Amino acid sequence: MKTIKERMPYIYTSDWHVTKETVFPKAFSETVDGIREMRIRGAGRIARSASKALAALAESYGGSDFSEMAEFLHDGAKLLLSTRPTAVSLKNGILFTLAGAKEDGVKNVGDYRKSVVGASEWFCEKSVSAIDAIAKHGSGLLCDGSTVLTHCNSSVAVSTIARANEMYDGIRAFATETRPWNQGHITARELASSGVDVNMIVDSAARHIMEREGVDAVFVGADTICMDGTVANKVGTSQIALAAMDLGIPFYVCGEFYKFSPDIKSGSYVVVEERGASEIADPFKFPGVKFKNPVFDLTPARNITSIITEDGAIRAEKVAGFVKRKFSRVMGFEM
Ligand code: RI2
Repeated sequence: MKTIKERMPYIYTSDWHVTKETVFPKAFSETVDGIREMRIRGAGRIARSASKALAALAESYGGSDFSEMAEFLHDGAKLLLSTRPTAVSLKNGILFTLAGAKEDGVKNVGDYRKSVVGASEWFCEKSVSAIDAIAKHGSGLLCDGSTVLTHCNSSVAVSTIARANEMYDGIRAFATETRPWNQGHITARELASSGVDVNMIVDSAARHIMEREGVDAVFVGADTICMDGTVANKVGTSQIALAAMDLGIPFYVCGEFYKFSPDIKSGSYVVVEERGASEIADPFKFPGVKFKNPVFDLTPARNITSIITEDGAIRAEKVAGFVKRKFSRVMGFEM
């Protein structure tokens, strides 16, 4: 049986060259563009969209050549991987969909198609149920009258706060606006529509608010969790973690299994996505000014109280053991 590295070597490099002649269905190209242009965003949603797009690609293959179909799907995977480099959820969504599907022993296009579709359904279902489980564990860390702060728009952090609001009285939330894309606007609206007493603040007010408003805990999401417990998340996260630590406020990262990266040892190996200047300001209005727009940053394990997974909370320093157990149990193969 081939290892994942042998079957999907492109997962471990950034060589995502796609066979020239490959023509993808319009819906697939729309998903690729949607992820690249952030109409589809959020680490979990990106992963599920990529997985579903590959399943649809498998269904769209009209030929009868097994090897041709495998190449078609792997070319699709490469294109998806090229869209956003930081979130390992994207890579894992692809990995769980294609590596989870049986290739060895299956030489029949129909069986392969079924296997890819089945793996995608499995991944999407596990991904959604993980969010519920984390919301349950995370909300259990709060009580009546708790005040929380969150950054960016994490579906897991929002679900955790909304669930706490269902369980307890007097939950208050602060959501940073999260420049430059202002994903915090989405968070504020989502929390308000769930009935949470929510205030939106500018990013630079985070420390002051934590101190003056009696924030009890910070909950954020994750785009990539490295083996040493470093967390890559929306830029600004690391400063909030530092402030939380200084103030003695617990800082929790909500991370489903597919946010962990078995092959990224530490933060220095994370490719941090840099986006265009126009997301910050109109460069034409600033002659002579250069812009730098990294959209993620790295929070070291020492500034994280715990990472809340679907299996419960783990210390960030203990990530490596968790990943080894989880990935071999869930996938049943060596990474
Ligand atoms: P969920 C987002 O990235 C944010 O960094 C957020 O914390 C993370 O994905 C996790 O999101 P972006 O796509 O999976 O907005 O928790 O750049 O929804």
